[in-house]
Amino acid sequence: MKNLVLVLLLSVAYCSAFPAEPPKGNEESDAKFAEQYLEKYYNLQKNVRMSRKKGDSPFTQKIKEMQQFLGLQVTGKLDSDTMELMHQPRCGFQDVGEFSVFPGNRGWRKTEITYRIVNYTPDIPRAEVDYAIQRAFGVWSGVTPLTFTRIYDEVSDIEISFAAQVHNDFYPFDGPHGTLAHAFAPSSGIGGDAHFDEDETWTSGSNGYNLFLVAAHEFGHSLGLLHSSDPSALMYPTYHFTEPSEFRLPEDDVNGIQSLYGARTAPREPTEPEQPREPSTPSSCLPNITFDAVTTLRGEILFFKDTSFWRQISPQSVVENHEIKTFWPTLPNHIQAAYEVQDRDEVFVFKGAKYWVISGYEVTTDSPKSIYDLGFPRSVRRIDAAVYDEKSGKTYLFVNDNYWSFDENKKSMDTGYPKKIVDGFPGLTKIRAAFQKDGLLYFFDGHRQYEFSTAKKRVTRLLKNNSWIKCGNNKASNLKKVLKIK
Ligand code: TQI
Ligand code: CA
Ligand code: ZN
Ligand code: ZN
Repeated sequence: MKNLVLVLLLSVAYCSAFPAEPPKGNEESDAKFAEQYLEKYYNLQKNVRMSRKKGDSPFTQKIKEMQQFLGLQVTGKLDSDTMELMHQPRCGFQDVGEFSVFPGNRGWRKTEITYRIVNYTPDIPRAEVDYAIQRAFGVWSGVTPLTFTRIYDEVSDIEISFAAQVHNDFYPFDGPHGTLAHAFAPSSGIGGDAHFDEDETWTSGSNGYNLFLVAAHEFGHSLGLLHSSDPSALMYPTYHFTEPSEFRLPEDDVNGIQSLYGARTAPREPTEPEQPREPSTPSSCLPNITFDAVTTLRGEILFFKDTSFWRQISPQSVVENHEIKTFWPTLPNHIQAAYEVQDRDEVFVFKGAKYWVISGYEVTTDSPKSIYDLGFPRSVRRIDAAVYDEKSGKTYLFVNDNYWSFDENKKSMDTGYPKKIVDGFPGLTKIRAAFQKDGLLYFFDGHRQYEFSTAKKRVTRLLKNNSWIKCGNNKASNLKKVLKIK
């Protein structure tokens, strides 16, 4: 294990001793205490007499901000909830080993939560930001009934943005280090939103701050958790690097989040309504099938062969077979490679030196295009297989025993290619078809299917070619197909 490479103490303010507490309960001392508190934690400026905003004094304004941030009722007054919170130790080391939740806030009152990535950091490719955010939500959805759905063109529950210094709230960021990010307790409006300090160096690895780890922590706040005093917890207020692929949500955080939302109920794999168990429990079929090309399309998997394709809509549903021409009259038969770029909602289909783009469900009018526009040398006459890797934002295109890497963000071929397939994908030599699912790559060499982890850089499972294809009990139509193909 490569984790715990560095341990950084952050956000010292939250853990440093607070000036001697005045006796509670007296209005005068409450105000004095609150003033010191807000100066320390909420940037209340000293000796600000005049407010630029009408009505509220900066002091009242600050109280309101703090109440909003902590999910308290926004009264602008030093009410008992607010005073109680201010008197709470910022780093509750004394009450041993426990998570804590925003006082008075019971979290989101629904389980289907939406998020939106409002803008991106230039530090890492967009696809890596998307992936880090998706995985950070996965940390919490894995142990609760919560689901997180990304939306694009509407305001979501958890709005995610990158900004430096002064931005659209009362918590300006502070340049490199110090505060890395912040998130608001569940509520409407700014509630739940997570802001990341653009002056930090965000990474997918161990240099700078790992976006996945910080986002996972922030989303804990977005869901209603405060800091934990358990040093092994994700919600403990220090940053330490852990290899994201090896990250498991520590027990204290599991207890914390489940105290708000309960445990995850049934395994959640099927997102669509339950399939009737009777009369057809799908079983795999087409035992000796090989494919020309395989790709995902909006969560479905399409397996192309000759003039038709099999469409596996979900792991439980019964496979459908369609003629290519009835779905997409302008696509050729006998295609050779295909891949999907999920974040752009596009599928690329290759035959010979040409490729077609399916955007949504339609073939674009400027298709077909030439593969030489993608940067292939003239010696390449066709592509055997192609797969887009969401994690790296790269598409791998396989030709004989070589492969190329195409950067989908820069829309250009990476330098240093072609490389040998065996070097980039140990265990594989020739690839006939490929697709990506849930962060893993699946390769078909004509005999077998290989599950490949790019994180581990090795084949992780050997599968039959037909492992994804499910037939109903009424297999007549599929059997006919098998016979036709042979
Ligand atoms: N930002 C603080 C944080 O998210 C903001 C904060 C402090 C806060 N106290 C709070 C938010 C109480 C809600 C409730 O913790 S930070 C870490 C960690 C920060 C710190 O920039 O200091 C992480 C952000 F845990 F490493 F210290 C992310 Cl992971
Ligand atoms: Ca900072
Ligand atoms: Zn902010
Ligand atoms: Zn925190």
